[in-house]
Amino acid sequence: MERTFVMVKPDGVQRGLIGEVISRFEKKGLKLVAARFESLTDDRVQEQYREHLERPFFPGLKAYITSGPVFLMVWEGKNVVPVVRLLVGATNPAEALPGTIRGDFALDIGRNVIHASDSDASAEREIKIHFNDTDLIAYAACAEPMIYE
Ligand code: IDP
Ligand code: MG
Repeated sequence: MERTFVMVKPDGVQRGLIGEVISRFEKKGLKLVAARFESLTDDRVQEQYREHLERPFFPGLKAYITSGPVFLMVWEGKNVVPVVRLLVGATNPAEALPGTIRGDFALDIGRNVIHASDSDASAEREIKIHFNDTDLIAYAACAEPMIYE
């Protein structure tokens, strides 16, 4: 089964949205396989956002992501990478559709509440930045026959 990396960013944590985010993914039928609450170091942020290092917004992005604790997760499910990106919504919350996390809870591209991997390759890379193999918990979810054909 595919996996993706999701992070509730410091604004999402401070605004009390961790539970809302988890609840949406749980209700969708996705399976949580790892989670950790922590403050990220500059090194980990640079690794996480390495494709944006040279962008003009990167210093602001780094200051934002290191401004407080984040909630890191790995979610598992069928087509989980594109499914979670749809639930998260467009990068700019002004363009994110109602019903998506960014569409419902954010206004500014620089405070968009949540990160989710954009491809299977990014997911694999990002999971490894933040989690060890032993952090990923394999277990049978009893509702699976009700969620998958
Ligand atoms: P994504 O989070 O939807 O994958 P990316 O383009 O990968 O979007 O950008 C990573 C993060 O960088 C965004 O979620 C947002 O927090 C921040 N970001 C992207 N573009 C801008 C910008 O133009 N101004 C400020 N922050 C930006
Ligand atoms: Mg991205």
